[in-house]
Amino acid sequence: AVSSLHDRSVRPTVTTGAIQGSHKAYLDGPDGIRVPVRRVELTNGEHFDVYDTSGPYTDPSAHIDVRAGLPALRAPWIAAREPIDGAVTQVAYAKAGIVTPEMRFIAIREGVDVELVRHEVAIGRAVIPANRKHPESEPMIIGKKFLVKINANIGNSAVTSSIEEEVDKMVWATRWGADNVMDLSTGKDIHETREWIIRNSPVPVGTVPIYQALEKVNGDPAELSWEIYRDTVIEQCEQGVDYMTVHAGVLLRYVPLTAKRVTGIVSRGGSIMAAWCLAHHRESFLYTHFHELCDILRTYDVTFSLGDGLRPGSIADANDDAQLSELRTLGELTEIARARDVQVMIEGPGHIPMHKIAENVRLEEEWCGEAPFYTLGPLATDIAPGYDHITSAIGAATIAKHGTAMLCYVTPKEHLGLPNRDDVKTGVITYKIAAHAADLAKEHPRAQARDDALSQARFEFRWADQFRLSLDPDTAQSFHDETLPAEPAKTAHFCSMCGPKFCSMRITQDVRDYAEAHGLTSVEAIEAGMDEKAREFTDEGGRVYLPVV
Ligand code: MP5
Repeated sequence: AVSSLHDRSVRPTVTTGAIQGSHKAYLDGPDGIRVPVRRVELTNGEHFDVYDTSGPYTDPSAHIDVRAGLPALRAPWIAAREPIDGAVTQVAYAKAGIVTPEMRFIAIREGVDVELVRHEVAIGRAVIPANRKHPESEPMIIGKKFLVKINANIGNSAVTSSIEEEVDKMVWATRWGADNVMDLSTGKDIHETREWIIRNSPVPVGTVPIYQALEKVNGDPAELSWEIYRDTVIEQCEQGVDYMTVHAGVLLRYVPLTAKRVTGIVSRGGSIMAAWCLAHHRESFLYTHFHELCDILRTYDVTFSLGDGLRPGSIADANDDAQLSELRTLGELTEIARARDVQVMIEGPGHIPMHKIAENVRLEEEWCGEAPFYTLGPLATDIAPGYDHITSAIGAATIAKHGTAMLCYVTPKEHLGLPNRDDVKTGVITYKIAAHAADLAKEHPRAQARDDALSQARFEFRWADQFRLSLDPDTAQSFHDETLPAEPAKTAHFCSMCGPKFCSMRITQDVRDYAEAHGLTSVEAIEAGMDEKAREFTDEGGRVYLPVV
């Protein structure tokens, strides 16, 4: 493929430099592996390392040239590998008991034993999306035993955006913590936009190839064919796409199940395939050619993201026959792909009320052999357009707690328009909250340390440290500075919420200081006070209700 990065008319500018109060550091592993972390510097002389998805852009010593793309970090690892029975996929190596450099990198990144990484990939409960043609990516894992991951959807539409804006959104999304991006472009320059994104992306990139296939037939679904689709998939595999959404579970016989739905088919890919099936009255070519598709993806180690073309698009349609029939078919396809050593994850909804979420996860795990679940939210209610990052984060936190491995973000623009750069950041931060809340609820061994560090800083009025440890230091600081911008306020024992006299944390400090001055630990001080009160109670006759005097 001709590298379109040589197109001189395209001039992306991207955000570089560290996030305030932190710097890039690397953890050294075996075989020259260097795992990036974001090292947060604290004012008490300590530091705190956080998982870092931002790539070289936040490393001031890295030379960034978007025309040249990122360095090919994984190239020597890929070149050194021998195929296993013709397969070069992470799952094939894992099953053969081979630990790849990607697995070692991930073990350090997640702070787990490398054997856990290998095992989870071998049994298909985790995937490492890492196309051999995307050597620029930093290895990451998606699976319920690991930190919950998030994806940011970017890409243009026929109405708006440019290559420059989309490359900037990719860098911006990973800066704030996106573990993956999906390029969902449906407008012009689909191939070129993707080339710019992949060559500059430090995270895996996903796509929905049917969108580009549809563009090739001028937007008429009936004109699609297996051959056009297959060639598009190969083109994207060659470019380095790491995982592909394939709506192969939208079967002809399921289409009528959507007829009485409140919102019908809300998946773009799902509606395109349904239109093709009806126009030809034939079974979906994605389903009938699924074996061939497996062989193509296996050659590159591209991961399937089996799409939920019949996901519910409203609370009314949640967990209905159309959705669950498709899910069963995705389970059948998972087995086929796994037998060919192709990695698989399963996409999920959409819109589901909270009480139906656990059931959805249970069925996915049961029918799809615990393949990693990758859900779009889900929105826990339909009534707040303009705030759907929040309606969906409620569902996302809940579904992740039940075992969903990756959450696809939803921005405030959902249902209303194409997200801009600000929406991308809001969506990413919102989803980092949902993912982290789930990590805590799942009692991930390392999750709580950051909460504890931030709370400690908050209690000790180390305002700068509280900002730095937060997901979005810039916003935290600017909110604080709105009312108390002066430098001394950064160590003051209060903020403008309660003022100096009503700060509960300051009063607690006073209690502790008092106890210490009187030679008591504060626990003893409180216990002494309680004993005193208990004696009073018994002395007055042990009555709960005292007569009014
Ligand atoms: C799509 C999406 C495209 N929006 N999010 C994910 C995680 N995957 C795919 O969706 P569709 O089904 O074509 O509307």
